[in-house]
Amino acid sequence: VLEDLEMPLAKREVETLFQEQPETGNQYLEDALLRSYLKTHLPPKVLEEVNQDLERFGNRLLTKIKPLGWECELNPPVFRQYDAWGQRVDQIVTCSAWRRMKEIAAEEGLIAEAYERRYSSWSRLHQAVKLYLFSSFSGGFSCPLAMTDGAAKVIESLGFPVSLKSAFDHLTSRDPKKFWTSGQWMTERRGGSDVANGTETVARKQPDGTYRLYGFKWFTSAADSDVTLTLARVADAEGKWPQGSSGLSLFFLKVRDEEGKLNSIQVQRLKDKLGTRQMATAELWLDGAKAELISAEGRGVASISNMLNITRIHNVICAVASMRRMISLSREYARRRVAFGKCLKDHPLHMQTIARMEVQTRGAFLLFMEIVRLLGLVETNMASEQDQLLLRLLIPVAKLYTGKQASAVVVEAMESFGGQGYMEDTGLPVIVRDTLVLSIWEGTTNILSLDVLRSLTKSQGQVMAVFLSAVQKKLELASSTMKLEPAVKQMRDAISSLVQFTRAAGSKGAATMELAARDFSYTLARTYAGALLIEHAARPDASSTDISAARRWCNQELCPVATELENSSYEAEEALMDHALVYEG
Ligand code: UCC
Ligand code: FAD
Repeated sequence: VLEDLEMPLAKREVETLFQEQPETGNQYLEDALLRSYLKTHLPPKVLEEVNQDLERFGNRLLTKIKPLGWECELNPPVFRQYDAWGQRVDQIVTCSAWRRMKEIAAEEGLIAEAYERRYSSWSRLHQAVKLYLFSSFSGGFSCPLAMTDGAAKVIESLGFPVSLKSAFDHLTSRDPKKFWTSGQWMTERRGGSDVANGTETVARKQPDGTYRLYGFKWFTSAADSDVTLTLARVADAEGKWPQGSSGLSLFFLKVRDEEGKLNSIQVQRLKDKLGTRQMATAELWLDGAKAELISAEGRGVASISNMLNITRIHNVICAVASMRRMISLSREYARRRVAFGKCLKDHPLHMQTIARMEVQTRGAFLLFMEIVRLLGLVETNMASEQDQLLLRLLIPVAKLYTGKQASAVVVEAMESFGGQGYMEDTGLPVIVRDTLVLSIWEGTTNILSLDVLRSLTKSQGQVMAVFLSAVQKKLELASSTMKLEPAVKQMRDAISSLVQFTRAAGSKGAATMELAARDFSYTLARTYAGALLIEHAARPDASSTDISAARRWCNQELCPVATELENSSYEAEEALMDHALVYEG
C-alpha cells in the first residue's frame, strides 16, 4: 500500500494532469454577432438559404478543412531550382493539402458566389462571410483567393474584354479542374508603397500585339498561381519609356504555358518570412514574359486600384477572422484552465481582458459587414452616389484600422493562454505571425491614411459630408433607446470635434493634413464603428451585450485628432521635433 501511495502515485498524477486543449465547435453557430447581423439584414428567403449553407460549411471547416490547414502549416512550399540532372526547373513545390484547398475554394464558390449574384446585392456579403469563416482554417489559402477576387473585379471593371473572358470564367469557376488563382505583382525593389517611382519593369510590344515584360518583381505572393496582373512601362519605338505614375500600364499574363513551362520567368528564390509561411512568396525575374496590355496606356495604377480595393477588403476579412478565432479559443480555454482555485473565467480581471478584445472585434466586424453590404449594392447597380463615396472612403479606413486592431488583439489573446500561448505546436503563434502582416501588405497604415486623404481630395470634400450624414442617420435610429443615450451623446460630441477639426485643418494646408492623416483615419474608423455598434444595439431585439458593446466602444476617446490639433501636434515644428526625437544621438 505504501509503495502505491508514494513514488508511483506522484508520477501517475503528473501523467494524468494534462492541460485540456481548447476545443471550439462550428464557427458559424458559435458566432452570435454574425448570426444576429444576418438575421437583422438579410431578406427572409435569402437568410434561410444562406443560413443553411453557412451551417453546412461550418461543419465542413471543422471536420475536413481545419486539418488540411494545419497540414499546410507543417508542409510549407519548397523551391526546387534544378532537377537531378542539373536542368533549371524553378519549381515551387506545394503540398497536397494546399492543392486540395484550391479545389475546395472552387467547390464552395468562394470567388464564384460574388460574381454569380444569385442573391442580388447580398451575394457579396454571403461570399465575404464564407471567406471570413474559411480564413482561420485556410492554411494561408485566403491570400491567393483575395488576389483572384481582385483580378476578377478588374476584368469586370474593364467591361469583360473578349480576350479576358476565358480568364474570368476560370477565376470565377466552381469546377476545381477549371479554377484558376491569380497573383498581384506590384512591388519592385525600389518601392512597394511608391509604385509610381519604384516600378522599373519595361514592356516591349511584339508584332502580334502582345508584349514582353522585362524586370524584377520583388514580392510575389502565392507564386504558384495560374495568372497574374502586373504593372510595367511601355517602351516606345525608340526604346524609351515614360517615368512616374502616368507611365505605368496594367498587364495580364499566364504564369505557365499549357505544358507547365514558366512564361520566360525565373524564380530567384522564395522569401523567408516571419509568417504566412504556408504560402510561397517569391522574387521573380521577368525575362521577356509574354503579357497582354489590359488598361489604357498610362492608366495602370487607376486600373489596378480596382484590385487593391478588393484585396484590401479581404485584408479586413482576415483581420476580423483572426481576432474572432483567437477570442473563441481564449474564452474556451478560460472555461477549462484553473488558477488560484478557480477557472480563469471566474477571475473578473481575466474576463475584463477578453471582453475588451471582444468589443474591439465587434466594432471591426460591423465595419467589415458595412463595407461588403455597400460593395454588394455597387455591384448590382443599387448604390447611390453617396454609397459609392462612402465605400471608397471606408475601404482604406477599415483596412488600416482593423489591421492594427488585429495585431494588438492577437498578441493580447496569446497572453490569455499564459505560456501555452507561446508554444509553437498549439498553433497560436501561427495566428499571431500571420496576423502581423495585415498592416504591411496591401498598403501600410501610413499609405492607406494618405489614401483616405486622396479620397477626400478626389471628391472635393463631398465624402466627408456623406460620412457625417451616414453616422448621424445611425444615431437617429437610437434616439428612443434610453440605455444608449450616453453613447449617443459621446458620439455627438465626437462628431462636433471631428467637424471642428476638418474646418480648422482645412485652413492649415496640405502639410498639416499629411501629418494628421493617421490620427484622422483612426478617428474616422472609431466614429463609424461606434455608429454601427449603436445602430446594432438599437434593434428592437438587441441584447444587453449589444448595448454594452456600443457603450463601451463610445467610452473610449472617440476623437483624439481634434485634441491633437488644439495641441498644435501637426505643426511644422512638431514634425521637426519628430525628426529630432528619432535621430537624437
Ligand atoms: O501586397 C500585396 C499582396 C499581398 C498578398 C495578398 C494579400 C491578400 C489580402 C489579405 C488576405 C489574407 S500587393 C501590393 C500592394 N501594394 C499596394 O497596396 C501599394 C501601396 N501604394 C499605394 O496604394 C499608393 O497610394 C499608390 C501606388 C496607389 C499611389 O500611386 P500614385 O500613382 O502615386 O497615385 P495617384 O497618382 O494619386 O493615383 C493614380 C490614380 C488616380 O486616379 P485618376 O488618375 O483618375 O485621378 C487615383 O485616384 O489611381 C487612383 N487611385 C485609386 N482609385 C489610387 N488609389 C486608389 C484607390 N485605392 N481606389 C481608387
Ligand atoms: P516602403 O514603401 O519602403 O515603406 C517603408 C515604411 O515607410 C512603411 O512603414 C511605410 O508606411 C512608410 N512610408 C512610405 N512612404 C510613406 C509616406 N509617403 N508617408 C509616410 N510613410 C511612408 N507586393 C506585391 O506586389 N505582391 C505581393 O504578392 C506581395 N506579397 C507580399 C507578401 C508579404 C508577406 C509581404 C510582407 C509583402 C508583400 N508584398 C507584395 C509587398 C508589400 O505590398 C509591400 O511590402 C508594402 O506595400 C510596403 O512597401 P515596401 O516594402 O516597399 O515599404
